[in-house]
Amino acid sequence: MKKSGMMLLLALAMTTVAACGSGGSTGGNAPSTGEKPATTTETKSNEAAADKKIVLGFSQVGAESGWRTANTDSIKSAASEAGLELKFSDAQQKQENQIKAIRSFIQQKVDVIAFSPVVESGWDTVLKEAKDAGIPVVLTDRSVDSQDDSLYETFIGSDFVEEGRKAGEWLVEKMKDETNVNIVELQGTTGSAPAIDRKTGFEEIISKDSKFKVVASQTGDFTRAKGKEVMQAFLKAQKDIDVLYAHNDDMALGAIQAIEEAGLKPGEDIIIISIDGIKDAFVAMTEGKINLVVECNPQFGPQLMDIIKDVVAGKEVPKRIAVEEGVFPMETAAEALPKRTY
Ligand code: GYE
Repeated sequence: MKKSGMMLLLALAMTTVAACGSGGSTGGNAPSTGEKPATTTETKSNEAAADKKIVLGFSQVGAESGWRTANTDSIKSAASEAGLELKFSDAQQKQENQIKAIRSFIQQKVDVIAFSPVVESGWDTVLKEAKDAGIPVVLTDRSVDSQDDSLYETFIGSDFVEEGRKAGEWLVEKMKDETNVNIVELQGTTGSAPAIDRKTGFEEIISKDSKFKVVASQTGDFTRAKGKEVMQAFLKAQKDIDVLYAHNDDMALGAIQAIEEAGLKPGEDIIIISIDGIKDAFVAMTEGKINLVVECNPQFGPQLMDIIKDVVAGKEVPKRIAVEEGVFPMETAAEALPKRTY
């Protein structure tokens, strides 16, 4: 992918795999239920939707990272621009809050439900409830492990296994002259698709050479605070850490603080790889503190609104829509930084 070790793309491409159709239900309204996950309604008029605006219930994971904030902004502004009525709910990284929000959307008879599942498992019951109510569901960003893929219309999001592979491939090249490489891993939220897949993809590559050893691996819940805390523990317990692989930028940025406080140089004493590509990570790269960022693009709001319109209109949509992403080694950061939009 990036053998040259130099700059790469950031194209946004769509990959279609299979197709599936769906019909929407009739629109509802009724404001939020007052349940834990706060729901706000955002309205914007548009010519075509003068008498019947599509009502979208969206359950977001939370506000745990820079990536998530950018994703929320993209969805809110795209919904507004597309003339949809958005009922937005923040689950604060808790599955139970998402399930409550989805049930509330069903009660309110929204036209379509979209959500980014905080974890992969445990969705069949509530997805079945939506299906029985005739409300189509679109998965965004993270997928579910349900066997029955008729429970949702489509999944739009990144290929997290591929992101893990890209991180591993860069490291293999970077460490080609080393004989022993001790890696610590900061995992994302336990049970979430990106944590599972980014681990899998990375391991798939580094396991081909036994010189790579993951000496510690723990969740940092995708946040800076946890990333710092867990890195502090790693530094205490491990004498010789060569590499930090963080499943997102925020955890890497938290870990950098811990590394500096321990009197070590991030990016030199410990090679750092992270995923997402938020601006702060590019700044850290220009300062020599992060060595590689694998891009994960959160700005698929406009694409999502197009899909939602098609789903509600009963048109065929691809079952899987992937977002294609780039890889940025440290040397490319200064040039790329001004162009970063999240
Ligand atoms: O990498 C992380 C966020 O699901 C792709 O969630 C998303 C991940 C992203 O908290 O920063």
